[in-house]
Amino acid sequence: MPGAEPAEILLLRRMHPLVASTLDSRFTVHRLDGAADPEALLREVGPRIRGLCVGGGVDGALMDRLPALELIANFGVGYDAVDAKAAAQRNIVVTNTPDVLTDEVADLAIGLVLATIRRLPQADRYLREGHWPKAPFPLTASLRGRRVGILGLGRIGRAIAKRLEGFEVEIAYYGRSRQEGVAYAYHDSPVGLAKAVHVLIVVAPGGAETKNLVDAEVLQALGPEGILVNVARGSVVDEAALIAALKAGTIHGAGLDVFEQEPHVPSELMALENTVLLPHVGSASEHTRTAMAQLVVDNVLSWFEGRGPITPVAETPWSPKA
Ligand code: 8YV
Repeated sequence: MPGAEPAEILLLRRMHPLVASTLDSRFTVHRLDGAADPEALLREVGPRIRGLCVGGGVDGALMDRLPALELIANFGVGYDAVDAKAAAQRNIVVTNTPDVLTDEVADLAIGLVLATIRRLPQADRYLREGHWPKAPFPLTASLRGRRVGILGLGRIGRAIAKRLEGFEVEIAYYGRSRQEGVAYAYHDSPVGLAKAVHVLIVVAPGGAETKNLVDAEVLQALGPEGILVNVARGSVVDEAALIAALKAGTIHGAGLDVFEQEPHVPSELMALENTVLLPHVGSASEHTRTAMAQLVVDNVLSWFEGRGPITPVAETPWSPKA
């Protein structure tokens, strides 16, 4: 609308500089993070907020404080921390950032598989600590002749599988249903998949439906040579059961990029020698975070220019009004 006031947008936390600067130049932007009195800011501007940019928790209670809210743009493909059903009930569209991070996260997953099996961080530490001249680094497990299971064959899961084909390992998967045209062996339960493979890569979305999908029984099924890799959400794995399994040798090792209570990582996991632990860096390259930021911006611009969202999530589908 020519001459109309720019829409008011709320940023819940510090966003990528590309998001922050582009929105600043086009909208009236309020920042909850760093506000002297966030509660007072919310009370004052809440009724006028039409767009929300987030990288984390938004529940129905917050939505109720923003009665003019039209769009929640989530920085990330995973939007388990946004109550998308509550948004749908309030006619609010939620967008996420699919596709632009698929390859980056798949690359990281492969790196984490190799780092965990071949103990690359431990070998690096061994060299730096001066042990090499005294004795060679102990022999490790191997990916040779192993079967690899993918728990959640979505976009990222398929990209991981495609990379694994180059490693000449057998690939199997679990998902809610068998996928048409997919040649990998299908298992209809996480336990069934874990039993059949040596390396289990978790790449299922977070949220209530997948909470603790990998539990003590699945770890038991993976077995003493088993390696667990999680690049999805900490909530998909029962962390206490995982710690117990790693300590008892029920499984061989774990490579984790995600945790139940990020950024807090249980000291027990850190004390274990058979873990490789990363600070949730799956998509964290300059290249990919810039692409994600651009998609957040594009969704917001597209929405407020009347062209609809670019990547709405499944719970809040959108079609142009006739
Ligand atoms: C990021 C992610 O860590 O896209 C996701 O779901 O988990 C990661 O890409 C996160 O979105 C950054 O805030």
